Amino acid sequence: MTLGSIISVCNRAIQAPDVHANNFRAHCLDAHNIHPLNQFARRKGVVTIMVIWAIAIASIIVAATQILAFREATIGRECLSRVQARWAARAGVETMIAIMEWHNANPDPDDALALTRDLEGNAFGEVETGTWDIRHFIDGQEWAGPMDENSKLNINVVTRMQLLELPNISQDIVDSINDWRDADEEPQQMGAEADYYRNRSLGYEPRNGNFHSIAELELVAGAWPQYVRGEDWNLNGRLDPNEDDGKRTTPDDNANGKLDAGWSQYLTASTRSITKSVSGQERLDLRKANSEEIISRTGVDSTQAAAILTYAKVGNARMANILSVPLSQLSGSRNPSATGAASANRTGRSSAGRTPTPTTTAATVKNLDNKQLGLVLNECTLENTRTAQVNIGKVNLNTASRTLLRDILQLDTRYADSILSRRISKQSGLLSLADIVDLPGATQEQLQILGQVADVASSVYMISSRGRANTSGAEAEIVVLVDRSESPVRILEYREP
Ligand SMILES: [Ca+2]
Ligand SMILES: [Ca+2]
Ligand SMILES: [Ca+2]
Ligand SMILES: [Ca+2]
Repeated sequence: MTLGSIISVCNRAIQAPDVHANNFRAHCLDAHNIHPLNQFARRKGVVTIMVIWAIAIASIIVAATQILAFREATIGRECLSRVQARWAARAGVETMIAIMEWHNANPDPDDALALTRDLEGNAFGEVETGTWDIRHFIDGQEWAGPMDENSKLNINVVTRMQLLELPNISQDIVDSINDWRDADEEPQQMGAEADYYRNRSLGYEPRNGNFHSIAELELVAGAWPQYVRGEDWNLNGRLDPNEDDGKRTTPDDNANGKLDAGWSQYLTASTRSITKSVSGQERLDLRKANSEEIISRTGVDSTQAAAILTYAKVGNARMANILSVPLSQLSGSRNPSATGAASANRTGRSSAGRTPTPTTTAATVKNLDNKQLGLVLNECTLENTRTAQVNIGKVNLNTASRTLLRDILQLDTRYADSILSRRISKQSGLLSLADIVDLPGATQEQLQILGQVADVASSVYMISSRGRANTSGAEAEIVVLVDRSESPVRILEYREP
C-alpha cells in the first residue's frame, strides 16, 4: 500500500461520521417534510399579513375618527349657526319691546302713529353675528314691524251679525261659538254645549267664558283649523314657504304671494282694555270723578261737566253714547241706552228712537266741541268692571283693515272709506274718535257701532321675529305676544315655532 492510498483511506475514515450525520439530518428533515427555506418564507408571510391587518384596522380607526370629528364639527357649526340665528331673532324682539317701553315713558298725545312708525323703522336690524326681520300681513299686504292685535276685533265681544260675515261660517258654528263663551249650559238653536262634546268623547267641554286665544276657537264644533287659520298655518301673521306653495305642503294655499289668514286676520282674543290714556295718565272714571277733575282733564265748562256727571250716573252709561249723541241731548236722558242705543248695541244696526227728547235744563248745556269730545273720549272711561266684557281691547282705527271696517263691522262703505282717507291724510293718524264724527256718512248709528268696539290706541302686539346667522344663513323664529298697556311691557305668550 502506498502512502497515498493510506492517506486516502484515512481521509474517508475521518469524513465518514459527517457523511453519516448529514445523511441522518437529511433523513430526519425528509421524515418531517421540513425545509428551511420554506419555513422562513412562511414566517415572513404571517408577519406581512399581520402588518397589513394592522394597517387596515388603523386606517379604519383613523377614517372613523375623521368622520366622527367631521360630523361633530358640522354639528357644532350648525348648533352655533342656530344659536346665532336665535339670538338675532331675540334681539329683534327685545328691540321692539324697548321701543314700546320708551313710548310708554314718553307718550305723545299729538301723534297716534309715533309708536307704529318707530316699530316699523326698526323692523329690520343686525347684531354682530346675524340679522332680524319682523313683518306681518294685513288685508293681503305685507307690512314691516309687529302685528297690531288691536287691528282686529276681539272675539269675546264680536256680535252674532258680525260673526256671520266671516268667510266659510254658518249659523251652527256661530251658535256654537256663542255657546262656548256664554256662561250657561243651554245650547242655542243650532249650537253645542257640554253634552255635544261629551257624547263625542272629545275630552274637553266649552269654557263657558271668554276665549283665551284664537287657537282655542278651533275647539268649537265646526270651527275647523282651515277656517280659523286660512293659509297662516302657524298663526304667526307671516307668509311662510309652506303657506305659499299650493298643495305641495300643508296647508292647501293658493300660492299667490299673499297671506289669507282666515278668521284669524279679523279676530283676536288677546287685546286688553287700556287703562292709561294717550297722555299716559290713568283714565278718569266718570262714575267716580268730581266736576273739578273732569274740567281739568278735558277742558269742559262747569255746566258741561255737570251734564257729563249726570249722564255717568245712568246705569248703562257708555262712552259710545257720548260719541254719538250730542251732550245737550244726552244730559237730558235718564237712560239713553234704554231708548235705542241698547238695541243698537245688540245688533249694531238700530238707530230708531235713540235720541231722547232734551229737557228744559239740558237745553242750556253746550255741546262738546271737537277738542273737548276728543279729550273726554281719550282721558275718561265708563267701563263697567262688573260685566263679562271687562278688560277687552278695542279695534284701533289707525291700523284696522278696510275689510274689517266694511265687511265685518258692516260700516257704510262711504263712511269706512272716508275714515281710511282721513287717517292716511293725517300724518299723526287719528288722535281720537272725535276725528271721525264730521266725516261723510258719520250717522249716529255708525258712531254707535264704532263707539262700542273702536279706539285709536293699541295694547297688544304679536312680534314675529326671524333671525338669520351671517355665516351660514341658518334661520330661527320667535313669536311673542306682548301687552304694552302697562310698564313694564308684559309677555303674554312666547313660542319658537
Ligand atoms: Ca255655554
Ligand atoms: Ca305663517
Ligand atoms: Ca302649501
Ligand atoms: Ca295666498
